[in-house]
Amino acid sequence: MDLRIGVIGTGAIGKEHMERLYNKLAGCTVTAVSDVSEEAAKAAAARICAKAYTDSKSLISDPDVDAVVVTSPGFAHKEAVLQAVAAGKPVFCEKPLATTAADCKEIVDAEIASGKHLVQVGFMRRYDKGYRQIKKMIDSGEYGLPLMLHCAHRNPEVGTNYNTPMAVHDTAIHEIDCLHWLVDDQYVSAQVIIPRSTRHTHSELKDPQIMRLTTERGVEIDVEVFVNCKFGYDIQCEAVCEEGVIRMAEPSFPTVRKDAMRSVALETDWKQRFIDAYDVELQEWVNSAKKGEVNGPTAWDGYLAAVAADALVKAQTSGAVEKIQTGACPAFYQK
Ligand code: NAI
Ligand code: ISE
Repeated sequence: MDLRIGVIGTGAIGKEHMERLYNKLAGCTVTAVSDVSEEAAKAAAARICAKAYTDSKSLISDPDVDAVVVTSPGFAHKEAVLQAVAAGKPVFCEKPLATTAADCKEIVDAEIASGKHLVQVGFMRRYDKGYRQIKKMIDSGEYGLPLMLHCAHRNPEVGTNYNTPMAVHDTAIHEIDCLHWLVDDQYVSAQVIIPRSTRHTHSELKDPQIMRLTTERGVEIDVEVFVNCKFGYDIQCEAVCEEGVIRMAEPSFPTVRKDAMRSVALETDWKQRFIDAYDVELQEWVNSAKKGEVNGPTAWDGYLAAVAADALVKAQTSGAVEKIQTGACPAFYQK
């Protein structure tokens, strides 16, 4: 029987996920959607003959909803995830799990108290072919130990409500999760270097920024976050190891020769760049949710990322090296 899913938040990624869950992936369907905008909820619901709600609690308690996908903005995640946990329903929450470590900890505590594994976080980079290739190569040991990671997360532009802390919560949160997973290590400190800003930003957003993370075993990581880079959507990752350097493959486009130029196109947005990763991530979530399991990034992973994010946000204003302290992983989440 299909897993009947309720989607909370029908904006950019809400529509994308609804579409893939309804039309593309196997073993699932979408029976209800909710959005604080009644108009948006009704319009999204009409496309797939689903029920429309304006509050998450009513959607979650609908008997025709077996599992929940949260695609509202980050500030609204905690409430919806806690409601799903209280209802005992599996919940896939887009990143970030919540915008502070304290809020993520509340979710962790509620899930442990429920006694059931219910929460998965949408850290889809772990499902991306390019990152998986690098991880496999590092894990093989053939290139020696990883020493440094040089990364970049560049968006062509962002909305005017996007501010300096969002460069961490909304954007770098992907690297925060993915990079410690890549080198199988934990972060111990964070620093942010703010260069001269681009003229394409505004007073509430320092852009670009260089985020530095150091791991327990001394891996030094730098992530350039540049969200008004103008030229395209560009994700870079290079692992410098003892006996080799591994650079993530670029998305594949033909090389064109024209007008005395040789050129290769770049992606322009995240929807296309990570389309395969979203498909694999959500198909695996559906398969696991049907078995009552969580096999992807957990609420604890969401918490770990939020602790590092809190430190980076602090470092944005202090300019200092900020400590990252997470504590031991609860037995509930140990594999
Ligand atoms: P959006 O702003 O396009 O859409 C958010 C939708 O949620 C809007 O329709 C809004 O009316 C609705 N909403 C606001 N408050 C709500 C509430 N309390 N309950 C229900 N609906 C509510 O945002 P977007 O870009 O779709 O992002 C949504 C989430 O997905 C964010 O957490 C974002 O970080 C994440 N995201 C993840 C991506 C990824 O690559 N994994 C890519 C894009 C977004
Ligand atoms: C967006 O919210 C995402 O999650 C995308 O994956 C990311 O690349 C972009 O920077 C965010 O704004």
